[in-house]
Amino acid sequence: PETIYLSDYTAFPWTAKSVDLHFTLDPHATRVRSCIRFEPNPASPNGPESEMFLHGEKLKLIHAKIDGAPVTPTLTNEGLTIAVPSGSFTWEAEVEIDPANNTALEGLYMSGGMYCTQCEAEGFRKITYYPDRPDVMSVFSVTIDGPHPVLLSNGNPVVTSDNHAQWHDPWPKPAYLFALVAGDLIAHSGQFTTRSGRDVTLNLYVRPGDEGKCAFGMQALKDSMKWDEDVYGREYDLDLFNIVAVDDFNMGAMENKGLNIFNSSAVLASQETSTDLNFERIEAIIAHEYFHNWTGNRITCRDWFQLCLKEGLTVFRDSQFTADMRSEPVKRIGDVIDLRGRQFAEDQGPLAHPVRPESFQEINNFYTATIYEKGAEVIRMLKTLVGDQAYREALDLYFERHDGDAATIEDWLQVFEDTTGRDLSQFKRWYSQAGTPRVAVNEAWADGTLTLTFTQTLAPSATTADPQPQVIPLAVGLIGKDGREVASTQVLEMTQASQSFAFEGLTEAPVASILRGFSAPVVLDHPLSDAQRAHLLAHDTDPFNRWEAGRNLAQASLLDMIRTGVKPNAAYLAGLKTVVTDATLDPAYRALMMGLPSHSDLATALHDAGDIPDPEAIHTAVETMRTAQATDLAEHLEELYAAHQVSEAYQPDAAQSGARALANAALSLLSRNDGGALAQQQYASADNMTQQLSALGAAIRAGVGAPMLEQFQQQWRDDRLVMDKWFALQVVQAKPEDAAATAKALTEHADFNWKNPNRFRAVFGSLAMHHAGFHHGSGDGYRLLADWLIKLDPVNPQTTARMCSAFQTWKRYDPARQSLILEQVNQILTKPDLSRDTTEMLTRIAE
Ligand code: HT7
Ligand code: ZN
Repeated sequence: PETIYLSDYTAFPWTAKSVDLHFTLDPHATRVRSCIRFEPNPASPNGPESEMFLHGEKLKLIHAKIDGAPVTPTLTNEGLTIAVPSGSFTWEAEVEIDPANNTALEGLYMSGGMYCTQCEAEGFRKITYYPDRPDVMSVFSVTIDGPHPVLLSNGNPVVTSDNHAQWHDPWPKPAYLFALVAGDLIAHSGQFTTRSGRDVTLNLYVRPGDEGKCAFGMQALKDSMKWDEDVYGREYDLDLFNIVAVDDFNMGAMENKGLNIFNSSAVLASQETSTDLNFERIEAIIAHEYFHNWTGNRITCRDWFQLCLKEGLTVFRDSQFTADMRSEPVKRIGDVIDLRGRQFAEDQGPLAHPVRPESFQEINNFYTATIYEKGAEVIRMLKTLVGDQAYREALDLYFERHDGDAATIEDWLQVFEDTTGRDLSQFKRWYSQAGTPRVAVNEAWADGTLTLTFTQTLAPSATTADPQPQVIPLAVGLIGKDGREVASTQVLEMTQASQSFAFEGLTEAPVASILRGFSAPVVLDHPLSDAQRAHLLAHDTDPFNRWEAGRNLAQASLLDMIRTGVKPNAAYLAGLKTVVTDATLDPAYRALMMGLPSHSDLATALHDAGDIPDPEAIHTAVETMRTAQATDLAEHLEELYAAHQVSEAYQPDAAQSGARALANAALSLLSRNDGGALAQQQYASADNMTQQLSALGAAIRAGVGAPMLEQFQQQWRDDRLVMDKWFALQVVQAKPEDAAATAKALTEHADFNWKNPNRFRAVFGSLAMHHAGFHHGSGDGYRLLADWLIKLDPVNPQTTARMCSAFQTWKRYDPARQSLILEQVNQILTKPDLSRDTTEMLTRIAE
């Protein structure tokens, strides 16, 4: 496959002044007529050209015309080339497509009898011939004919009736934001008045039967619209905002202008069928897609190398929103757990790439944790460095200067330079250097002065051969021996490879609390004693670092247990008890405190320290630690459980969710002591999915879950989203030696619809996440996943390629596991006609 380079960027030689599309829907023979007015692009470096290339894939060309005269283009699998006049001209074409057989879920496809589209990144070329690149922005008018009551596209409606609709979107947009939906759908409607008085109709379209799962999503949308006005001054710009829920969808959701399309799992919610975590995720995704209206749609990306321009910024904005709606520290801790689990793992392995990559083969493979989550961390650092007010000024300038543009990271940084006068050339390395920097801390204490010396290192990688020092904001505070803060948070700006900062006038040596709030996405090597960590766990005034101290103690103890079989660290267990029973602390925060590093995080830590992780030993150590927690906290668990039962009507808000999280963390430990009796009780009386699923998980772990699993299936067999949970839970809770066999048995279940990405991920995403099960020495996990990826690839390359990342950590395991994994990777790679997506992923992984 061809490699595309950022350095090769050139502007498209024409601009598309207007685009008229006419769809005549038919499952196997949809006709798409297009009429596009092209004008020479003055910004094109080569001046007018005599031939035009338009992308197009899997299209049957019926006819084409230029300025009304029939033409015969040269066709390839990637598109067409046609001779064109030297000035402006009108291109017309009619093509036929087959949505019912479009299983890749890109372009126009069918899901449960409805038509829908997914055009980011390069799906529009499967709908019609077009310059399918984000810097070609145009005004779209769309006509849809088809035997359906609901016919939707972007923008505002011009004509809507059964079987016929016309839409006009006044805002110029790239083709990746085009959307069309048609079907027998029900609208859950709402209304929002913008701060300047524009009345906006809001609709959430769902399949009949799902009407009862819309209210929460609608409220989340209104909250997002209000928040973006209040915090960023951004107002909505159409008369209508539609969201559609679709069952077959490759990712979470898509921000098409005025017509967001959502994976039904990312929008449908009810107390009976959704957990508190589902509600929180739905709120965040609705916000994320809505926020794209400004950061992504009004200002889009010049090319796909700039993807973090919209994704990093929008993730950062949605994390601010969730922090405001719920709890800031709880959100931050959750985000950092996620970043370490997914992004740090990516950075450490063969798929490492900069936040702004410089080359790719298949752009779909770059919707990664690095672009999204590290991209958001980079913006968070920028805000920390310039301060809140300057950040807001820079953003105001960004929106003013670039509204309607297809912009770049240079444009983004320039607004910060212009508003603050800072030189951001060194900061820009965050966008170009792959890998996670490590920051080592050395402390020297003399004469009332604490000197902290930081040394940053970044390991060379395939894309960053000669790494240079980065700008690292280090938020630091000092905690005295009596537990009081002796120096409040200061942001130290590290710019050199090694740099010292002195804190003078201290009466005694304090404990330094470094990287408060996780002020930079780095690995901190701060050699503290167990006693110092316990001191921070008890007293740190920074909630993130207080949690971090507990996590570090737990991790250090687990690593010792894995290496030498010692018992769990008593200082950790004692510190945990104090925090967990401290009723002045937020229950959600205490629930997080009870968590442990994931198996995969421990494997990473072992690998970092030069050890070869043994998945079985990790599993055993974690189980031992959990049992130790259950024993150590035994006298408090029942009280914790009882004190956090919610008696009010169910609400998925932060307060109730936090109480349930703590009660269920207690239940999980209690079940180790009572054989699952309380879990059985909770299951029987649960009136919401959080309680039902937590109880089921605890009961399975206690060995008494089988009848409940059966009951669960009977209760929920008609609800596809809940059945995804049923599939996933069995794999997640399987013993390591049974995980692959459990997954295999589930693939034989009548409801295992492997072409549905949610169902496929429920089984195989869970298997890949089950560290000890997937990496079981038998190699059964690797073989099963590989066999199914081979089957899925011709049907849905995008989902197949994403799941290949399960193999990305192969180099850290022992030689036997390495060769078992490589055997499977190579087996997939040798399949004829393997997709470009999967080929690129596995080739990079195996390199
Ligand atoms: N901008 C979107 C990214 C995306 C996507 C979404 C659904 C299916 C396929 C997709 N390919 C790329 C989603 C977002 O970040 O908001
Ligand atoms: Zn996004």
